Amino acid sequence: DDDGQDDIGVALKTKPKTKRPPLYKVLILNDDFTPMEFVVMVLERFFGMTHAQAFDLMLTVHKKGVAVAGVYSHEIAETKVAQVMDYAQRHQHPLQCTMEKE
Ligand code: NFA
Repeated sequence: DDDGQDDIGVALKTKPKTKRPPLYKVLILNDDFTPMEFVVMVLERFFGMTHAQAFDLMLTVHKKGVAVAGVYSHEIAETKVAQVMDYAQRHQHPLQCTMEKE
């Protein structure tokens, strides 16, 4: 400024905050009753997997208890979960699908 004093300051680093929206994992859970072929069909239909990809993921869920079917924005993940839950219920299978922040 113009008061005759030299300006001495401490440069504080600020972060340019370009906040990316959080992503959500859509999880498929194992159960003892839903037929394997039904799970494979769900993964093909709602997660765009090939039959081989869907079969492999279904087996992972069957053996490990849970697996990630896909990663999406909050809105898309919510839609996937609702679609799978609705489809399973309509076919009277107890298949569970949920989402969690990455
Ligand atoms: N565990 C089921 C069965 O043996 C198959 C299954 C796989 C169910 C993945 C849910 C998820 N029929």
